[in-house]
Amino acid sequence: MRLKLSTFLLLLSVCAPPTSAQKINKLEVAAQVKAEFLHAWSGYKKYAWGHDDLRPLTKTYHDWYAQPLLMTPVDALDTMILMGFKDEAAVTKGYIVKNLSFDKDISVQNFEITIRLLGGLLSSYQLTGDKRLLNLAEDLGNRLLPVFESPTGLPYRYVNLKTGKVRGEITNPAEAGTLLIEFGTLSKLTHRPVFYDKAKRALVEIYKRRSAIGLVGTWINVETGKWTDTDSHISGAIDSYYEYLLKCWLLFGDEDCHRMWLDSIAAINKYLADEVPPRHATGPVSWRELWYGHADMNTGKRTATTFGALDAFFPAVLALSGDVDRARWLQDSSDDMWMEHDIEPEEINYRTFEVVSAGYPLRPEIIESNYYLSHYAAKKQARLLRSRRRKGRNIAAEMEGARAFVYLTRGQIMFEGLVAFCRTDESYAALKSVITKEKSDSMQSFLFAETFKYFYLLFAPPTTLNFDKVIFNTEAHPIRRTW
Ligand code: DMJ
Repeated sequence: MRLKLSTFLLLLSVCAPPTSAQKINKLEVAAQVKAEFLHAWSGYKKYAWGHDDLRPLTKTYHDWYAQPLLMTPVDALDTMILMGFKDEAAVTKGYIVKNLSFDKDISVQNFEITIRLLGGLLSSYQLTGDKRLLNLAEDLGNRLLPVFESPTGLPYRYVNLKTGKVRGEITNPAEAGTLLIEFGTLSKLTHRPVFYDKAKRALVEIYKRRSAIGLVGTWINVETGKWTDTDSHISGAIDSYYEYLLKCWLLFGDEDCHRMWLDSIAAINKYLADEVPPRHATGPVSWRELWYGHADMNTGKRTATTFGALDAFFPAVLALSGDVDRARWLQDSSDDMWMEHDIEPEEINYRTFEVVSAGYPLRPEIIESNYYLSHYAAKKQARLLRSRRRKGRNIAAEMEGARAFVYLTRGQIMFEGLVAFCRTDESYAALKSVITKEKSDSMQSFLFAETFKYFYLLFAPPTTLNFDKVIFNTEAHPIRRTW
């Protein structure tokens, strides 16, 4: 049987603890991440300043709507602050407060605007104390509120920022249930409960419509409250609904969210988790790989054995919930998915390892999970070292140190892959195919908000951000409980 890369790295580092030559120079890699962030950012500034995104191949810009909403600058600002780019951050913040206005006659997608702009403004407000950012967030929050005026309280997908006209009655759990960190934080900071109440109700309304076996589907009608697609999974369109159940309990101490999370994770682990024999096994082996596939929400019957870049957020959520063992088990599978093509496909069939969807739009989730797992391993190692009374080798602490080293090593390999395949002469570009490595003319703002941020935090000194004192929204904007 071929040894899995993860197992090999772990064995290697435990049997032979990293020598100074093998050790990763974290500060050096963190500096490289910063340099690559600036490289990508310079391209945006040169060709797309004042617009939403850069089109990196044609060197022009892309706006999501008829008028720009500064997606990239708002999404990127807190990463710049964390990386210590003081001047760049000051210029960007100055531009945002001077030029960003939501008084626009455009119909916007509530979910994307909430996680990128509302989340970005709130996080940067907390990091800088600049009240103008909070004012912008409150103005945006007010303009988004009409989405909740449906017969069920589930939000419409689109709202006109000027007129409040809504549309899009078919939504999904992720779009309906990934609003409470941002709206709830806005409530706490403005002392206006309306934002918390509306977003919480939306989350509860999805949960209330779970099936008898505790699963939710993919698409739902906000006017009738009926599911229009009963496929259940942890992938795009459902993913961050689960993430917010857990995180809203942790951020706000909301016990309803805690209960909903506990119910949900039990059903997810029962019906969606899939333990499969390792694909390289040549004979019978007892060891299994862990994946999460698709199942019908009513019957629990398996409908697909696909897993992808979006599902790769789940180890981070499992680890945050306290289930670090399961998180590590799943992360081994995710990381293998990346290593197979030296960069991550959007979706594979985990039974055959065939690529089902070949693009790589610069997604962050897998790096996010490596960051969480490296944090928890280092934390456990420190605890084990502190609690040690006997003399001699502390094997348990060494094991955790070795694990942290594995996640750092994989993170470094992934960073090298990102640079090797996605860097362009003046910025970064998504890939059309991880097989051919052909680039596409797109650079989404989450490259700055999430991908570079998680790479940086993985290697930066832990003092850069106190992991245990923040909750990241689904766009990686850290929120502190200041209330
Ligand atoms: C981001 O906008 C968010 O992380 C969202 O939850 C999922 N998709 C992208 C990144 O892949």
